Amino acid sequence: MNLAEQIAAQCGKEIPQCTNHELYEGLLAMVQKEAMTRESQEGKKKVYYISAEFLIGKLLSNNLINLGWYDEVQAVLNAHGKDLCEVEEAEPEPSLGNGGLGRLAACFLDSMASLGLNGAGIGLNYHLGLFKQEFEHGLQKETPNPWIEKKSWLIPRETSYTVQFGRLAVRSRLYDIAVTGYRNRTDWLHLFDVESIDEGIVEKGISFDEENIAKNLTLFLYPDDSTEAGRKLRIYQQYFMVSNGAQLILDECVKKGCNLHDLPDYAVIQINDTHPSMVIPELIRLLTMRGIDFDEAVEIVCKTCAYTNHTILAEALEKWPIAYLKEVVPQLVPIIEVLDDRIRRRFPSEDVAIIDRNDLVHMAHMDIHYGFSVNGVAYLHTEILKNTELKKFYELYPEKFNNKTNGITFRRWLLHCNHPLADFISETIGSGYKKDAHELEKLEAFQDEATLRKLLAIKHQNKLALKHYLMETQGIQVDENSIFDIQIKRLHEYKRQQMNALYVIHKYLEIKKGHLPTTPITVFFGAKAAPAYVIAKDIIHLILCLEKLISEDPQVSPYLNVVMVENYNVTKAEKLIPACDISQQISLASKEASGTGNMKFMLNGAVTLGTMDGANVEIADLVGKENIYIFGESSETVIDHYAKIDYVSKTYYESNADIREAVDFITGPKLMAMGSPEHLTRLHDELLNKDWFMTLLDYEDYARTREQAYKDYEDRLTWAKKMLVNISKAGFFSSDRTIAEYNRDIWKLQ
Ligand code: 26V
Repeated sequence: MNLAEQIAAQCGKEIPQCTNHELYEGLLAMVQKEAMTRESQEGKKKVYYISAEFLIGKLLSNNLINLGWYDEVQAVLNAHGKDLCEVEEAEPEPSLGNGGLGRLAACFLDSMASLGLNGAGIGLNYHLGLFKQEFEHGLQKETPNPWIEKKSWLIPRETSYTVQFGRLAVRSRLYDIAVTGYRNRTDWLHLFDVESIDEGIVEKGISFDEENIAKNLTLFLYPDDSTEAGRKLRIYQQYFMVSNGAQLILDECVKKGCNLHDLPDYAVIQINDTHPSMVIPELIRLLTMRGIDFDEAVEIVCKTCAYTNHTILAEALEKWPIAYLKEVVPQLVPIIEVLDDRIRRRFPSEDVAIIDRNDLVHMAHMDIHYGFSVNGVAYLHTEILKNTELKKFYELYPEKFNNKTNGITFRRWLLHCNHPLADFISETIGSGYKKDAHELEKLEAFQDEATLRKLLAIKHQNKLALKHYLMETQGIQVDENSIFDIQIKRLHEYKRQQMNALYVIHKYLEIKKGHLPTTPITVFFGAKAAPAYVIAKDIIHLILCLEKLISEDPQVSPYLNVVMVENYNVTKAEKLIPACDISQQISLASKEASGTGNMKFMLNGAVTLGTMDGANVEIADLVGKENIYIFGESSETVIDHYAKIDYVSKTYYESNADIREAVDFITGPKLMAMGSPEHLTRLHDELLNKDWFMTLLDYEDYARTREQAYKDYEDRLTWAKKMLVNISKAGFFSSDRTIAEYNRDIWKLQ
């Protein structure tokens, strides 16, 4: 059978008669079948990447690329009057992550499979995902985000375990998703679910009975943690994940001949942030139940577990009250107490204790003491961990600390999302870069005018594609001839979307005064705010008000526009990133552990406007200062301000008229009439009297640097050179490089 016949046979009718959804389901089944045949023999040692989030995105196109089927399928569909891009639209996006941390886990699985490593992901199958964001009256509204259809990528397995929560026992069910390697073997993502889940208990919005564990356990990712019941539910979820994971790991190892004493020869567990940290006491518990002496169990676990830290923000470091653990996972508490006691005997300092004076269990501390590796996710981040945040631990265990600068899979973030650019690169330097990303450096030699013009034409083509997409999906009109200036990431004060918004106000006022930009500017935002994060929602409100104000002002909108993309997700990122000119990476220095969006933009020929934070530092090193726009105070200065508690935002407000004008515009008559005074006043007050993430500290330098970038954009060929250099230096950020380093330094698989 040829491919067209196979598709028709799978769908049960000829291709032209199929709907896009039927074609999606047919191709899904074909891909799944093929992926299973590529499952290779397991090696002795295996890496288990445990993570509460896997933000995998849509899978069809990515799998077709990895299997080497994409071009052929596209050609066959085209020949029958269909289009793969439209088929792709029929696929729902699994919403199994918040942002960078979950997307990183997905990129890592892709690279593990593509490098042929023996690995698996372990996580949870959240039926309703994170939440879907809708805008209503200028505010974010959350609704459930169901993504599991009758036919989906989930393969139900026979595997099922009992997980005990005090007196409540819950039965699990395993679902697997195939992770196809690029021209390589298949690995698996194991997602555990509860058999008794009940979507019917969801009430208005995303609220539900938080105490009915058997029915709610895998409904949502990160239920609201502003209530006690919500916080406990997180502990239920985390324990459910790691208990299932640990049982699966032990079973697999035993099946391969492991006698449990030699577990570290068979398994290495990468703990992705502290959400899976309870795997440490749980493994100790399971090993002792299987006859291993307690001391030896501790030793085995120490040699098996490795921890990755993804943030230095104090409020994000998990500390669970021991009382909660006693209620939810009483069987772990005596183990955690012994682990704490042993540390207290060796190191009396309160700073490195696992259970603190207030009876809070510091999950990261447990990971560091009882794991063999601790890594940060970018050079600067790891340095801050060693020298500031985790200094006391670094002094105890210098040999455990290592850096693994994050990366992204070029399959999704170039080959899939930017076909015109990928083809252009292949034509220019050959397609070797698809297997070895460092080959992108060869591009730097091609700085002739014809090549640069081609690059600019591709950017324009991608802008047009985004324009059509936004028109169709959100009914938004954008000008493809404007500068596309984009900030897309979770909404958090440290990421400083509010600083970007202040600049928009400034520019609006400038245009009102008759100072017009040479090229019009479109400022794109995409961001979800945590449902209980008040100021983050106020910032979204401000952005939505600005979008409306400007679009209704014929004096300004020919020159400046704001577009807030609703329900920002992986699919939307794939459309926005290839169309971007200026990539906004403007976090307060020291606060963004790495960032990975910054890498995706760079790879797609956007130029970064950013602070010396996270992986921006490494981007700047690679491209040189002509090819990036850096502004703002250094991480040392910022850390010093926090230590001395000497930052006063009002000083900056009072000494700079532009800042004053922009900040006060938030509560000026125009926005107050248009938006909600409550939200706007609170935000104004926050900026003026607190501004914990020092927006006003960097504003002046930010505005000046941004103006410079706009000015440089006018010299199109010089700008295109910057784009070219960014693309050519992006090879370092391939997650294949990151994963090879994890394997070389931590996992040590053959
Ligand atoms: C979590 C929370 C939870 C509640 C309060 C506020 C808050 C703020 C930040 C976080 C982040 C948790 C960990 C995380 O997602 N880190 C991200 O990991 C990415 C992959 O390593 C990295 O690129 C991002 O810089 C980092 O923020």
